[in-house]
Amino acid sequence: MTTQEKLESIFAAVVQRNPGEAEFHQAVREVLDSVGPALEKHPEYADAKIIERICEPERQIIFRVPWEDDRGEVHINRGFRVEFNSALGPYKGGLRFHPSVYLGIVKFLGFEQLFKNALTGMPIGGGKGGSDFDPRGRSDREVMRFCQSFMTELYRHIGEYTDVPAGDIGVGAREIGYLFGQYKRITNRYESGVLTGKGLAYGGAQVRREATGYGAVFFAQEMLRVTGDDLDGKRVVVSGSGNVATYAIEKVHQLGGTVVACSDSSGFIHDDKGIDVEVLKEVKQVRRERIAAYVQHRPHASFTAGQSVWQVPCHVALPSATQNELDATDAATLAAGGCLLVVEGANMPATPRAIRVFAETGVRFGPGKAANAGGVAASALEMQQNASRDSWTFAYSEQRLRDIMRDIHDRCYATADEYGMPGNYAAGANIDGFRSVAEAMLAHGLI
Ligand code: NDP
Ligand code: 2IT
Repeated sequence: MTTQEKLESIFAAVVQRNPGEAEFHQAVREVLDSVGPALEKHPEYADAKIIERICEPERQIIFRVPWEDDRGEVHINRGFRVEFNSALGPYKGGLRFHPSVYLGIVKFLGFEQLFKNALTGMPIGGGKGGSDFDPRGRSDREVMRFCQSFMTELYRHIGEYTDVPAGDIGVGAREIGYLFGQYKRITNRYESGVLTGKGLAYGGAQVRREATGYGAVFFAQEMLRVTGDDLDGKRVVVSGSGNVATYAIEKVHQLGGTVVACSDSSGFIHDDKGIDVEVLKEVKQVRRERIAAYVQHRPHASFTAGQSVWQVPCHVALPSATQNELDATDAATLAAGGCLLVVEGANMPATPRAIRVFAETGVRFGPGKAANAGGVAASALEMQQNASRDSWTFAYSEQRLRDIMRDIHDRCYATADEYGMPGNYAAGANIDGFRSVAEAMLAHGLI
């Protein structure tokens, strides 16, 4: 069997063993499509069935989460934690609370996470979790009761040396606070390193909140640097208006670019003078309103309901909302509008066909595994500070993040070169992450 045939048969087995999990299949396909050359160079990986083992999570936990709303009505949600791979460290990855969450989403995210975490060069394995709970429109008390019920089951599976969850869509500082409080209460342990993304009042780290968005922009800056370019004067479009999007916008502005549009699931806002980040934070973080409310504060800006933000022309696009939010049509529109660079703040936001369109039209592409790794890297720095009972300044933490993002960029770039695919950051990220995990798995024997 050729390497390609072997990979096809592994993929067919993954699809057959994990029926109906389209996002997981998509994430596996994308990695298998690029690791062929690494397998040819390292036949020992195939002999030890490293890929087959990587595609099978070490442990998958599914649990019932009952809770009561403010009117006394009982609700039942489903909770997940998929502990994908611990070759490089304790399972590490976020929790997503969104009605679309099911096992296939958690597995795609966990699978991506293990390569991403390997790319950071830090001692963290891969995992992901979440629930189909919809926090939107729920009171603080309802969210608290949900988080308490969720942790009442999850606590037995996690720990600072075992599995360290953090935030993702629908899980921010508020939810992490309630989750931590319940973990502490049940275990009677002040185990700071069991969760990351904590508030600064109780063991959180500077720059964790900003890290994913800032990190994606640092990655874009590095990609521009290798062609002698920078962000100064660039028009930028960001999708989403949550944690990743907000801090990506903030950093683009600090570096001289202008973000002219961002979105949520209801539509997008266009502000040609540049999105006012303080207004955005007030609308989305403080008041938890829909993005349309932004134009009440900035009357020259416009809101467009139900349409793609990618119709707004830009030099740099930062998809930072959710998976498969940028399709082939959007990619062609971006290319026609003069887009130079697409850097993924979200996990798997560009569809496989969109990525093909970027390659055909010369739009350079920074994959999420590399570009959004700043969030989890800052989580690993939070774990480091918790373990040493220390806390670093904002400036020092941001410098660490900047260095890590440059290092990830350089690894992807160099690995793509090494394997004869110059400029293919996606292949570079997949091969580099895969090699690190494979080497550790080989060393640990057949487990
Ligand atoms: P938030 O919950 O803070 O924000 C999510 C944003 O995306 C909101 O604007 C939301 O709009 C929009 N969105 C979510 N789901 C959909 C959907 N199905 N269709 C359209 N829009 C949607 O999440 P984050 O900013 O934390 O996460 C954004 C992305 O970044 C995700 O892909 C996440 O996995 C990834 N990521 C996050 C990291 C982190 O540290 N938080 C780290 C690395 C990656 P609405 O409110 O209308 O739903
Ligand atoms: O997708 C991601 O990398 C995250 N949601 C952050 C994970 C983490 O553990 O900080």
